Amino acid sequence: MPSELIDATYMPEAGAETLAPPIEGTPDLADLKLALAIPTLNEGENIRRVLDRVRSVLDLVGVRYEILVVDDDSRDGTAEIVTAVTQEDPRVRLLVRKGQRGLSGAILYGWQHTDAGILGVMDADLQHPPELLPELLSAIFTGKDLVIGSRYTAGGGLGEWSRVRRLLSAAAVWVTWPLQKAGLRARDPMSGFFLVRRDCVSRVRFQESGFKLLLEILVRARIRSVEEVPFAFGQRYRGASKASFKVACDYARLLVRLYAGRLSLRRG
Ligand SMILES: Nc1nc2c(ncn2[C@@H]2O[C@H](COP(=O)(O)OP(=O)(O)OP(=O)(O)O)[C@@H](O)[C@H]2O)c(=O)[nH]1
Ligand SMILES: [Mg+2]
Repeated sequence: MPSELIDATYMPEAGAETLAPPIEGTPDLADLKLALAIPTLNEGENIRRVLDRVRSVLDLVGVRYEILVVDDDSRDGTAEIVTAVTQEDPRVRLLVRKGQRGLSGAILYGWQHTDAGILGVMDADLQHPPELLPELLSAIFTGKDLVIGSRYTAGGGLGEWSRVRRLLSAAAVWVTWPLQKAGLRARDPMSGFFLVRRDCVSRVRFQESGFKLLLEILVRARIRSVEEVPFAFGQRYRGASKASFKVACDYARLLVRLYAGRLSLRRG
């Protein structure tokens, strides 16, 4: 089901900041707050370590931020671990979805529950190095709409993937090329590690199921500039991968929808 990012759905919790006014004109970029969504599905062995590393990196940058752990009702104690961290640090927030699944939907859910001007996402299994965040932020602060932690730009890498997984990934990227906007094409449109300005994605409807929100943002959001920052995709620290046959099917459905949208634009 498509999900719309509507600013009005943000409900401040008791004691939290009040809703900021909508961003108009060119805001002072350095004043923007970052909301980093970390989606989790049974990441109990990783989440504490991820949160510690992200917080120490962002504390050094000095940016205003909040971390939104969006958990789909994990059964391995993930939520309990995050709850303990939220009590130490109110900038860490836990959002639990019951009876729902889907990485893109979880990210959108997190973004719907914040008033931050910079929206971001990273995985909970340490395959995305938190130490890249300052470079990603600095691209936004210097005026980019979207910045991607990229495995496919010079200096990036896929780590220890098998030859088959590399080939499938290259094919999955290749089929996005005609969909992406000329002049704004990303080499790694499948990355799960990126930051985007809120005003570029608000009020756009996105597919909730599936893993590839970035591709939909590249195709359908109001993006005027993109930067890719290389990084080497690490090894999952602990726990099991959630990539599955269903994820591949969701990706195929997304491609069909995006190609159909492209065709109807041409005809109309
Ligand atoms: N909330 C939520 N998070 C999810 C869901 N599926 C995956 N995730 C999280 O999304 C992130 C990426 O999932 P991974 O299983 O690491 O997928 P991947 O990195 O493509 O696959 P590996 O390389 O095998 O790890 C992790 O933080 C997961 O916990 C979901 O349905 N709901
Ligand atoms: Mg992973």
